Amino acid sequence: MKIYFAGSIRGGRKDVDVYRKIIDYLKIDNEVLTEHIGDYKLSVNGQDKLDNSHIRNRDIAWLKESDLVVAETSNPSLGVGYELAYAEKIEKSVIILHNKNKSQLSAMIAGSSYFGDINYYSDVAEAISILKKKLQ
Ligand code: 6K6
Repeated sequence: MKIYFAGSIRGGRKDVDVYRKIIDYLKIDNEVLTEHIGDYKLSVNGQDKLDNSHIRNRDIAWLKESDLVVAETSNPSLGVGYELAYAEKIEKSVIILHNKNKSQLSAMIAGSSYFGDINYYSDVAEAISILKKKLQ
């Protein structure tokens, strides 16, 4: 299965370690199209040289190509919100993972009846065990 993993970049990189662990788990049995989200070297400042429209168009093409979107939403990110809205619009399957100790999930996501698979977790091991049950 092709998975589009969404996680914060310019919204802040403090959860990159969580993204990396989730992506490593997903990669065992799937292709993760957006593996770079879990790359420690991908910093908020380091991306200024890249063309924004290229990034946006490439990512939307990957999102359309994917079988499933897995979004980690604990660190608020405009890009992740945009991707979730886009996934809703094209009726892509979505699993949301949100660490309840870190932030409150936006009402625009939590309040959308489209997102029926929102999972609140406390640590990365729990997030992975949630995915394990859903993807087996
Ligand atoms: C290229 C190579 C490494 O980093 C880059 C430049 N930036 C982005 N590359 C890929 N996807 C991006 C980039 N910036 C945002 N996104 C997409 O939006 C990702 O798929 C994330 O899920 C989401 C993050 O949005 P922000 O608003 O936190 O940046």
